[in-house]
This record gives sequence, C-alpha cells and structure tokens, in this order.
Amino acid sequence: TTDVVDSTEQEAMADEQRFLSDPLVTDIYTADPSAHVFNGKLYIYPSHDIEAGVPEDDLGSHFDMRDYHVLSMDSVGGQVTDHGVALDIKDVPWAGRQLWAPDAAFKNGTYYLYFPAKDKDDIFHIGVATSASPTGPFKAQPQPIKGSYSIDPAVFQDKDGQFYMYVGGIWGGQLQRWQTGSYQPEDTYPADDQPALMPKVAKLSNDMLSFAETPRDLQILDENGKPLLTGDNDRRFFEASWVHMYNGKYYFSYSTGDTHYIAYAIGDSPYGPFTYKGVILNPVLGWTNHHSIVEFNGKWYLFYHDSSLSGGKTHLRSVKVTELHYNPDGTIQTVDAYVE
Ligand code: FUB
Repeated sequence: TTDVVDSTEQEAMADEQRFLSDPLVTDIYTADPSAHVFNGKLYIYPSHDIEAGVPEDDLGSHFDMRDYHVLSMDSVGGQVTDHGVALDIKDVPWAGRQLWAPDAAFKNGTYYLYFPAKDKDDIFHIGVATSASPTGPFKAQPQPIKGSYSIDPAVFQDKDGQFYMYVGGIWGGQLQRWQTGSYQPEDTYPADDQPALMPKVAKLSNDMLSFAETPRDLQILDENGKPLLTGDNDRRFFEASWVHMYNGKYYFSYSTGDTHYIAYAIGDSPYGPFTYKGVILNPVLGWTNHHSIVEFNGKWYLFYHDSSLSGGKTHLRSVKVTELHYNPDGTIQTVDAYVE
C-alpha cells in the first residue's frame, strides 16, 4: 500500500521518540486493549501479537495471531498480571486464522469473550466463548454468532442493563464485502462523495450468544448533520469501535485507519446517530491505532497500543494506558502519545 509507513522509517522514528507511557507487559506483544472493571479490578482483553513470518499486505495478513491472554491490575501504574492463554485458536472449531481485536462482558455469573476470526473460507465472523472467571480459560461456541461478520466487536452495557455489540472494519476487516447483506468477495466502496461505510450495531440476546436483531448501520454525522463521506479519510470510520457513557451521553470512538487517528462522536442513544467531535488520540508508532476508554476509581483512562517495544514493527505492538481528560462541555482533550 502507498499508505503503510515504510518499516525502516518506523524503526528510525522509534529511536527518536520519547513515550508518554510504558508497555503494560514486555514479555509478550499485545494490542487492541479492551479494558473493563469487574469486581473492582481492571481487566484488559488484548490481541496477542506474534511474529508469524507472514509478509505485510493491505489485508493485514501479517496480523496472524493465534491466542488470547487476559491482563489484570488492581491499580493503574501497579503490577500487571498476565493470566496466560485464555483461548487458543485450536479450540475454536470454526476458526481458520487471525484472532483479531476482542472484547469481553459479564452477565449473571458468566464472562463472555467476543472475538473476530477468519473461518476456514477466510471470511471474518465474530465468535463468543464463555468462562466462570474473567481470566478464562474460555470455552468457544461451536459456531460464530449467527449473522455476524467483519471484525472488532465492542460490547456495551446500557444503563437499563441491555447489551449492544458494535462491530466492523473496512479493508482487511471485510466490512465492504457485506454491503448487499450477503458476502461478496470483491472489495467495493461507495464513491468519495457518498456516505462512508458505517459500523454496525445490534442488541445482544438475553443469552449473550446471539444477536437479538439484524445488525443496523450506525450513523456518524458531521457538524451539519450529514453523514461523513467516504473521501473524508481523516474522520470516517475504519475499525476499532468502542462505546462509553459520560454525563448521560453516549460516546462512540473508533480508528480512522489509513489516517491513524482515534476519533469520537457523541449521541443520545446507543443506536446513534452520533455527531463527530474530534480526535482522542493522535497517530501512534505503527500503522494501527486501537483503544478503549474506562472509568476506574473516579478517573478516566485511555488504553491504547503502539509499536515502540518492537522498534516500530507494525504487527508487534504493546498495550499502554494514560489518563483521559474531559473539557467542561464534555469534549475530550486530545492525547499525544509522545512527549517533546
Ligand atoms: O490487531 C488486528 C487488527 O489491527 C485489529 O482488529 C484492528 O483494529 C487493528 O488494530
């Protein structure tokens, strides 16, 4: 791709940067951190990056991850525990390759791990696995969630207890192949002056193992109430959905992919529409940018990743955390992961 920053350039950048925060763990590579507070403790559900030796391409084939580890911490800045393998791809009957960005939820004594993987036909779907413990081991359902596709599930519990899944990613995430409602192997996109492809949102069923409805489009609007356009690469949705609530408003945040921002939009309902508000996190070292936002002991935190530990290798990332600050009007102060 013309957009993938040249690896040598990334490695040179890594030598020059001073980093805002350190990796949470350094003995394995981790990415795409989904943070949750369960029983007063912070749990992080990341991807587990490995060097699989797969060449870099636009579809993200070099992200060839095979298992998940769960991390936990009692306090931000305190000791981080790596709980070992929580789910291995060999124990997911339907999965072929590429365990990408997961998320987790808790309901009625059971923990649910939601994860994207390509099936044996190389089509991404969302799987679910369950455990009595937040750290696993998780047992995968025999089939992916019926009607699920694409990548990067984020599960949000609304104030009335209802759970919603937000999902989708373009390019390697295959969202563009589902525009007709069924899978088309060709990659087609709306024209630059047309509304951009949107992430999907669906209510989860009571059993947390299926969709209670057909996933619907989640609208992200500009300041004039018009959908963001395909050509608006600095603002349009690419991947890495996350939803949180602050002061009664719903915040939908996501990566802009090829422009490398974590952006956000605010709305009044879990279904949206959401209005674009700005950038939460400026580009980090490495191509991808992926985050989560959580309140813990009265402070707000941004979990994110970058490729500093690997010296700039895009597919070998490390999870980090920094405090997040709001302005009095509810907008979020932009984080820059590097200090002068
Ligand atoms: O980690 C693999 C993929 O890279 C994730 O699913 C995307 O969000 C990007 O971070």
